[in-house]
Amino acid sequence: MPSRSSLSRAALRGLAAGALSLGLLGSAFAAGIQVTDAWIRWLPAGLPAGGYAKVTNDTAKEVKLIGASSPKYGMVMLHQTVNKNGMSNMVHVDAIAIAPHKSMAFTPGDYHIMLMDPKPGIEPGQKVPVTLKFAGGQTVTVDFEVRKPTASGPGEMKGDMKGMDMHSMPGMQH
Ligand SMILES: [Cu+2]
Repeated sequence: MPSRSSLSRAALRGLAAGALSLGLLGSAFAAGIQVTDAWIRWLPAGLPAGGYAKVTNDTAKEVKLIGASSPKYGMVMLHQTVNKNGMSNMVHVDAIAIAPHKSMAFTPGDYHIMLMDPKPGIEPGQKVPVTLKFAGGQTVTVDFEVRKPTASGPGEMKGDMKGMDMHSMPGMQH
């Protein structure tokens, strides 16, 4: 029977090997996270825009989304719109965990990527890169399609709501 110390040395070797393979697999791990249907609801006059996308964890481990950034926006945060006593508010979210082989969606009125302090020249029709950051240091960068304030989703067909009631304009709502 091995002594206590040889057991712990073996355990340490195992941990070291595990850490090494995790490091080597870093890019493959990131590739296992899919970001699709990525779009931004642009607002005029330098107003903060909402970023929306579906994030799928195709890995065998939970992943934790901890932030985002974009070269086109001065500040980017993860937000969630919450309704309390009939009032809609946005709260900052530190992290969003996604279970193995599950996905989560950033959608208007729920989780969204708050894109603040836009650089000049961003307009509907463009594509803007946004990098999603995950716990452990992985990042995934995807082009987000910039859409009009009346858009409700990515792509022309489902996006533009014709004759939208001005009372339901998104305005500052994300
Ligand atoms: Cu927000």
